[in-house]
Amino acid sequence: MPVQHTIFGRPVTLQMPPRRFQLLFSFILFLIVYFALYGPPATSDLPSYQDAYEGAKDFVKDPHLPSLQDVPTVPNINPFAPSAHKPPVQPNSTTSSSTYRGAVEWLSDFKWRNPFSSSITLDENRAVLPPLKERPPIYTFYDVKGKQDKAVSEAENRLILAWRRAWWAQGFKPVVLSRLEAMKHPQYQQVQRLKLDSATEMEMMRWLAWGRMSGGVLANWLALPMAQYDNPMLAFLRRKEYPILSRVDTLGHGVFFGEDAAVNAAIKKAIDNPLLKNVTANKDKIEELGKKDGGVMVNLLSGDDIKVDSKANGIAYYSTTTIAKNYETVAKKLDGNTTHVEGLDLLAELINSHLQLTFQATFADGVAVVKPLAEHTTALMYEAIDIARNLTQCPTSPIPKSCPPNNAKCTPCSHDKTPKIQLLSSFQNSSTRYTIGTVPHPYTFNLLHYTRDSLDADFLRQKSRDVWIEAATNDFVGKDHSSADRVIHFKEVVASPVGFSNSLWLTAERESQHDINWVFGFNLPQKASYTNEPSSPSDKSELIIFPRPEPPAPLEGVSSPEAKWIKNEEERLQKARDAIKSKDRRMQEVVEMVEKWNLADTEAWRFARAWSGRRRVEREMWEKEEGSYAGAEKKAGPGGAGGRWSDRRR
Ligand SMILES: *[C@@H]1O[C@H](CO)[C@@H](O)[C@H](O)[C@H]1NC(C)=O
Ligand SMILES: *[C@@H]1O[C@H](CO)[C@@H](O)[C@H](O)[C@H]1NC(C)=O
Ligand SMILES: *[C@@H]1O[C@H](CO)[C@@H](O)[C@H](O)[C@H]1NC(C)=O
Ligand SMILES: *[C@@H]1O[C@H](CO)[C@@H](O)[C@H](O)[C@H]1NC(C)=O
Ligand SMILES: CC(=O)N[C@H]1CO[C@H](CO)[C@@H](O)[C@@H]1O
Repeated sequence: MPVQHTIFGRPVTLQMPPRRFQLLFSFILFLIVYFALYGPPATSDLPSYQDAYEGAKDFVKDPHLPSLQDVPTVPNINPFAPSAHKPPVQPNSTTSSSTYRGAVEWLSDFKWRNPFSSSITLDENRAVLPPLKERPPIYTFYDVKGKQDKAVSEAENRLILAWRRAWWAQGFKPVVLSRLEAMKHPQYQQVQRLKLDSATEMEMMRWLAWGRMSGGVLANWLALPMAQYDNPMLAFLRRKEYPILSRVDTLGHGVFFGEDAAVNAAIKKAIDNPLLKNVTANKDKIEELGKKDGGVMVNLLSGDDIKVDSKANGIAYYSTTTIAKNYETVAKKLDGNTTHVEGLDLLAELINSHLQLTFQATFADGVAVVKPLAEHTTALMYEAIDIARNLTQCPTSPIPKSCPPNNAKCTPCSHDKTPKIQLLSSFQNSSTRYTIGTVPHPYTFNLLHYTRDSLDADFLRQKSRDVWIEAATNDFVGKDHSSADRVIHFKEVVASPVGFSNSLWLTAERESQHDINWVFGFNLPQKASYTNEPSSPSDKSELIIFPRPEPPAPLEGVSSPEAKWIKNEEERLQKARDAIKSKDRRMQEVVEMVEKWNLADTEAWRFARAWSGRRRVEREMWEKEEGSYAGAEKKAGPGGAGGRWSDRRR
């Protein structure tokens, strides 16, 4: 044991007073004898993470503990605490910030439910986030035979982008495969020699490409998730365990899932089918198989090779038959030989509208915007209310009365009965309402709340701490709780699996939200009807746009301020934004003092900021990786980047 030089991480020198040294020595002796007799403690005797967490929870909940005011801010005051070193910085755990003096930094760790991140990261600026959830891959196959018009390719890329975005929002890693993957499959040459017709060959290539990727989910790029986040089918696919090679009933060959070995065994078996021994002779029979339910691969196999999952309802597949049957306007354009591109774009709009409709059906009670201490925070809520209004607006669509293919009994959105938007003075837990909140830096919030243009120590000392988190969590946590307890609950709301699919937390200092479409999985409407009735963006357009919902009514008992006061708020908000990103030493000291005075508010802000920072980085890295494949943002043409299709002129 290297105890001669360090005890509990503290250096021990020989100049130590003799009595302490003796004491220490006998303690070491005791340890040696103890371990000699009983051995080192087994891991099973040590408290598990769960035990430790339960313990910590009680600690935090205990109302008799000193309030935050009394707790020193220095982490690890206990000299025997084990973590004397900062945990190593994880790769890609930082993103630059244009709104604050420090970068956005985080540590992904199971201990994220700790009230204060700095007690784990030993770094004031680094927030502890829950471990990043692994995204199971979902594959699609996209291949263009021969030359294709650029406009068609771009329109198809926009559809694939929509496919990627919808699956990304549901927690998957969407991967677009091509013939290049299929060519690396050991059976590729064999399939080439068969001289199959193009439809059969395409389906074979799709399977070969999938077979190269060690199993998983294979979906057509017109098969999109349209259900709430915890839909059993989607939850099952997210678990990444597919013991039996299966397809989904009613989706034809739209979706398959299975493990590596099963996929490749199926490929082998299909190739060995007697019909393929002489393709020329059996041409008609093979084509016939392709028309049967499930597609040619399924029908080259025997009935029980691929299980049919009949309970799945979370995926909408826009197959040619479905489009022809249910969405005639779009089908006509797709079939016309000069309107094909327009048809593809209308299909993209239709799919986008169904995704938004699904969102609105999931959150039947509408959208809530949390506005704590509402008297002086109107300017703080602009972004949240903007998003809430667009979310509840009826989706732009070529066929507004249509339903998604997987939910024929939906209630189409109607402009005189749009989902509700309401303000709440405090967060309330609900699974049928989507919540949008804005988390201000305490400096920002204090300026606005106390209608001041600057802050100083004397002023702060007369005011209570952590006013924002207290107000924001009152309805949810209850009155008698410490700020530390509130922070934990707040973190749960932001980042727990239930929480993050039900709510979005913006930071007040960030003015634009670039990845919002990837959070929801669809584009928010960017255009609204100028009148109170639905209309069309132009004479030629087949699209219908709807009026924009009104902003929410003011909170009860809070009068809406006059325009000039709101103008003051806007100016103050700008002052605060400037202050907290200031490089000026004196300004930074003031901001730091405000942070120290409001530890819980600061922690909530850091957490929300790191949470969205990590989300952004995760997606940007993914986009970079996928940049050269079909469906990447940059391949979707001018209408694709930023995903604002509605703005495209036709
Ligand atoms: C395949 O069938 C055709 C027509 O039935 C026949 O002429 C040809 O010889 C067959 N080829 C093989 C390799 O058996
Ligand atoms: C489109 O249809 C017109 C007649 O309807 C025909 O003359 C033209 O060749 C077609 N174009 C293509 C690319 O098929
Ligand atoms: C919030 O509500 C959901 C279900 O509606 C529930 O599972 C969850 O535990 C609740 N969260 C809290 C912190 O009460
Ligand atoms: C909401 O829609 C309006 C137009 O109605 C648009 O100007 C604004 O940028 C949209 N906001 C978001 C966040 O999509
Ligand atoms: C975008 C980015 O920063 N990516 C980096 C993530 O981390 C890996 C490993 O450290 C780097 O190789 C990437 O460049």
